Amino acid sequence: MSRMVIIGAAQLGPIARAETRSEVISRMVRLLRQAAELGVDLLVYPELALTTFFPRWYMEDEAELDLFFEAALPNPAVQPLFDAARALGIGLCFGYAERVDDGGNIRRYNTSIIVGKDGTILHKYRKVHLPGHAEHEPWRPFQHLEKRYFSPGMEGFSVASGFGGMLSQAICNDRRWPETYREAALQGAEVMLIGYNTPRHYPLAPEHDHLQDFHNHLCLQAGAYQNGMWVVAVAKAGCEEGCDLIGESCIIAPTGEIVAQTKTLADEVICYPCDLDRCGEIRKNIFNFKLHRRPEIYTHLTIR
Ligand code: ING
Repeated sequence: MSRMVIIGAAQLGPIARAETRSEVISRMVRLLRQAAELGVDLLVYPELALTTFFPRWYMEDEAELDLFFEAALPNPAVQPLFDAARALGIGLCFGYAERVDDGGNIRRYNTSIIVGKDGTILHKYRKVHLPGHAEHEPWRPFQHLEKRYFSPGMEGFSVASGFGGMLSQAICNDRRWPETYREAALQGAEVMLIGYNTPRHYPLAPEHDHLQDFHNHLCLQAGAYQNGMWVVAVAKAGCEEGCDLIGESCIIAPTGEIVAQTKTLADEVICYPCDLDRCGEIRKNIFNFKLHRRPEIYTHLTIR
């Protein structure tokens, strides 16, 4: 009996800076109800799903910055999403800006959680690879200040058991780094859940702008195939506060094949019945780590 889990990708269109949490939550709940009609077991939303991608602006006022963060989860604004998911018996995965007050020591992370069908938080992940810059760079058409607003996650990549298999999470830029998938696969991950906000324009190399969709799927498909895992990648898409974000959210099989993909740059749900046992076609054969991998040779991989 194969281990089937119907995983959905809930792509979000643009979120305006002024959009309230409850307006965003009602959009997310609408997608959740569409997913329920499709029999989805686990629905994945993008990175920083609750707000606009605020690292595109330089802010000095911490009170203004903190408007984009959650001090705790769940919280009253987000509770309707948790309640709807529990009532529908659907698990969730979504990214948000996490503010931790450790006795006055404030830390901020780009975070994502997996929530079980019963509403319990099964896994929390803090983004490891923070792209962009830490200081205001006015030459850019928009900022990318993740290095200013977030601390890098220090817990690294991990796995959690849920939905009949082993799940892992990564966030946006993480998906470009092969280490992300291998770290998770070496811990037994069978599914990698990834949200992203990716501008089409990359100010440091505009000659690559036309390659953003290609690079997106290239990284995801390679990660899936080379590690024999399902990859679910979900965009915040469309023209958000004047910044064009790529879409093409997708579900990728352990063979590297894209089995489902969004067609719009708006709120859109896709899903696929993922047979977790199919990871074995890759992990027991071509990428059988125990038989074929040579870690004693890869001595440069973790040298700083
Ligand atoms: N965004 C982008 C990403 O890695 C980026 C940053 C854009 C990198 C375009 C390279 C090219 O997809 C986030 N949020 O990491």
